[in-house]
Amino acid sequence: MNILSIRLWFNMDVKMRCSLLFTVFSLVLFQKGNSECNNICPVGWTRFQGSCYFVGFQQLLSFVESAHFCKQHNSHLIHVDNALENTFIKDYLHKTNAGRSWLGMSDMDIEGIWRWYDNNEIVSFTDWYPGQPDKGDNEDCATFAEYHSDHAYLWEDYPCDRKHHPVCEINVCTETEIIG
Ligand SMILES: [Ca+2]
Ligand SMILES: [Ca+2]
Repeated sequence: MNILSIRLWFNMDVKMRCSLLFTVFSLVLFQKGNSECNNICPVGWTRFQGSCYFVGFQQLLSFVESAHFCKQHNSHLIHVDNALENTFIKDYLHKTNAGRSWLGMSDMDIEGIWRWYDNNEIVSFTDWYPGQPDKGDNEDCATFAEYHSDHAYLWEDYPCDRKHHPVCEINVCTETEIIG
């Protein structure tokens, strides 16, 4: 608040001060009420619950390059929180015939300890293809395996330097807002 606005405030009568306070208060309430997941996704992104998703169909990138690609688009490689989100994205990859695509998790720091790349959280929900992860130190990143036979975009650990499509996610609402 600068000196001019302080002066203006003291020059107002009580009625004006009250109505100004009321306006500011209503605006804050209005914004809070509208924060419930009404944020719009960027053009070309697909909305599901509290996030927007983008698959880089044109891009074939390594895991780190994919993470960088998402970052450049103000997002992160997908962090799959639960079965609902997983089903959504697998359906989307299948419908769009995306092919093998990167998930935002790796065990490159400690073998066998999978962490999400966006916030370093230990992975709890998983959807590994039977027998995966299977290659230890040689496969420290994870992909949705393309649809062939019965793979159906289940997860596979895979070498991080292979080139696949990035699946980016932007969280547009907090979890409490989704539940509420
Ligand atoms: Ca997510
Ligand atoms: Ca594997």
